[in-house]
Amino acid sequence: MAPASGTRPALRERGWPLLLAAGVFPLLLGLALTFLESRRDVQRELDATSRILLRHAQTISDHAWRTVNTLKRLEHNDSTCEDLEPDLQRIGSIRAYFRSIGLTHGHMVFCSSAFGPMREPLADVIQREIPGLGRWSMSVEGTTAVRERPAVVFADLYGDVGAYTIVDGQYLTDFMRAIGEPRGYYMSVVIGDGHPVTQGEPPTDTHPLFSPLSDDTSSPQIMVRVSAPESESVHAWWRIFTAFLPLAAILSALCMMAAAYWLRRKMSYRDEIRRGIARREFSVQYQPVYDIQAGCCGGVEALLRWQRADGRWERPDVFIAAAEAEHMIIPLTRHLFELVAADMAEWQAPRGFHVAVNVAAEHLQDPTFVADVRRFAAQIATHGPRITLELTERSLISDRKEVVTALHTLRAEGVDIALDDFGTGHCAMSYLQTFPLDFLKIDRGFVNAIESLDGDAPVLDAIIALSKRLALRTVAEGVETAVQLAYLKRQGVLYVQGYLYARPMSSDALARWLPTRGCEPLPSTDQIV
Ligand code: G
Ligand code: G
Ligand code: MN
Repeated sequence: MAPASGTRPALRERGWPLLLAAGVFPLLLGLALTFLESRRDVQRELDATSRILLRHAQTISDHAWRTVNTLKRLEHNDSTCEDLEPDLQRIGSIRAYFRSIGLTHGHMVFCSSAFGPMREPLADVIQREIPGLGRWSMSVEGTTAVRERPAVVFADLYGDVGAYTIVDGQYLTDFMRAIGEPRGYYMSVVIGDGHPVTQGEPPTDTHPLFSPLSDDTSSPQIMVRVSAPESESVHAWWRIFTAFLPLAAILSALCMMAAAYWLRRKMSYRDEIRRGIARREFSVQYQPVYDIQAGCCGGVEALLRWQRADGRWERPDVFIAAAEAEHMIIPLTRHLFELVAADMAEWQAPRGFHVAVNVAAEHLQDPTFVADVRRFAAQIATHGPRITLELTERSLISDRKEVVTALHTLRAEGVDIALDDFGTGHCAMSYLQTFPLDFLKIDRGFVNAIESLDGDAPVLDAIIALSKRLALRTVAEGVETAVQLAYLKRQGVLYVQGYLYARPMSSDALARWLPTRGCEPLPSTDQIV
């Protein structure tokens, strides 16, 4: 691997897309949210406007009906139009809104405030069929007197007496213009079964995003509809979006800062490992492996430890995984080789002693791997131990051909290969055929399954049988009890590693432990069985 580059180039290579996304994300989110909010905003305005319009139409209608009632109270049973005309004109002119008011016999108008005595069907006056006798109201396109302007008719017609009022549509259209024109609203009011009284241009539906919005409100006799053109939606959205923009900018900045912080932390873990190496914060613990046949320590597994400058111990599974993820595992393993070589110089290993080191996938696939192991082997050669490379099934997955070649090369030079954590990875079986192996390390999960000497551990038994068939030597990991040891021994397992025999220890402790305790007999189950 090329020496890891500094933080800044890495940030430039990999960080920018993330920073950009973090900056753009709040803006996009803002666009979407303000769009939705603007639609709601326009809808609220429409709703309020249509209510106001309905209320206004209702007020006019109430007023017209009151006038109809007043007219009906005029004594006109036996009076002529000449008698009633002054009253009619007075009422028609002092009360607001009316184009004309009149009196009927049935559906025949016989007296009108506009034309005096007459004899014409009400239908002719309002230029359309009437719903009949009784009480009704209706918006109409025009009347005989004023054809070009809409009007609203309120009528109460009975057998011989009746009255009607005609309200000029202008009162409605003026009001609609006043409340709707600034926003370009299209509004319509329909009364009874009548002709719509409208104001403004009906909106067209051409915009891909902003379809026109409208709101309908009604009371039993009056139906009001207000529609907003798409331009209104666009304006509302722009207004809300520009109001939100400063906040969006702040959010963008915060997101970018968070992303940059995260990137820097991520980058800095590489730096921390690099600094940890430089400051010699890493050390190695050695866990002895018991050779059952010899009754002595047959070797050790080197386990890396990291104690920070502040005294805190970093968890090995955590920093190993991080080092693998951050492409720092190769420099870290080279450092491990140096530490082990330095430790080895301090004490004398017995002949044939094994030193096992864990090797990660990335290192195994790296072109420098063979050279790194050779250098390590050369450094410890004078002290005698054999090197065992512990590979996990995971590390064997890719680049098979190169890996197989490298392993064959090293094996020919006297390095042993162990398959670590056997049984926990994926596709384990095929690796047994593909790769050159010497040891199989049975994962402690299977050893845990041993509960008594006569108990059943079928998977464990099968693994042991399999490794015998393949002529592999087995190492059982995580052996914690005498029962487990007795069981494994009976099954022909050659090596055990675990707390029963020894915990991982420092190089100094190991140097003292080996000559005194290395060949101590292990607790036997003879007493138990
Ligand atoms: O004893 P310990 O808790 O360190 O083991 C945790 C895990 O870390 C084990 O799976 C062990 O294989 C792994 N480990 C310990 N030291 C090293 C090392 O130097 N290199 C690699 N790749 N893994 C190690
Ligand atoms: O995965 P690998 O075998 O490389 O890692 C060995 C790990 O197992 C180390 O973390 C070591 O501390 C731990 N270990 C060693 N012996 C025992 C044991 O008897 N019981 C348990 N629970 N863990 C053990
Ligand atoms: Mn291991």
